[in-house]
Amino acid sequence: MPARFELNGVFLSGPTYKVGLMLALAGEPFDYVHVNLMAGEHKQPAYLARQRYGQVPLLVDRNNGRHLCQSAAILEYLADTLGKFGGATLDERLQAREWLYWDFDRLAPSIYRSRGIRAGFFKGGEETLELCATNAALALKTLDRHLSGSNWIVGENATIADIDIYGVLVYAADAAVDLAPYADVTAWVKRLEALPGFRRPTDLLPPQSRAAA
Ligand SMILES: N[C@@H](CCC(=O)N[C@@H](CS)C(=O)NCC(=O)O)C(=O)O
Repeated sequence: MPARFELNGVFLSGPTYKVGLMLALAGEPFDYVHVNLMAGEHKQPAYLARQRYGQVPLLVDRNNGRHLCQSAAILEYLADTLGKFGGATLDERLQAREWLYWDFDRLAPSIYRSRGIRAGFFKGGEETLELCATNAALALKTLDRHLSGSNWIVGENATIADIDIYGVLVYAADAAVDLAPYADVTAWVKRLEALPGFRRPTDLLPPQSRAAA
């Protein structure tokens, strides 16, 4: 029987990993469909009809036929529908949402861009790399300060805020960003990696389509 969830993505994609990690931590098996970005599959009408932005990830919930786009919105959907990692109270849910927006504004652009330039996926010179490094350092200072004395970003347990932000920082080394100076961030990284079901990107997302185990 097919799994409830079908994750369409690319194994090198941070946003795809965020969704895969959420499913893994929630104990939800998923069928994985590789989208061939190199061949432009994501810009073809058949794919655009399912993912209006022409991007990965795309999550299909086969229980109700929903097609979900935008990794942060997908994390919120999964937290709601699975009743996991959403935060214990309305205030925690609101704070988790704040951190998702913060990530997409302050952290993810610098790490993902720098990683993409270094891997040859995007064009960019020294000036851009320096700006990315400066912005990443500023964002990491904010996160480190926030995590001082707290195990998790919001409340007493892991939430989608942790999953979302980890899904960026897991690529820090690829962006030449050293997390070592941020002691509270590095302790939090270890805590997240110790959660049951945790998988690193290379263990979670294969380079080709794969049915759920
Ligand atoms: N804000 C989106 C970003 C998704 C995104 O940037 N996906 C990239 C791969 S990592 C993509 O599909 N790139 C191809 C394109 O934008 O044409 C999300 O979080 O889902």
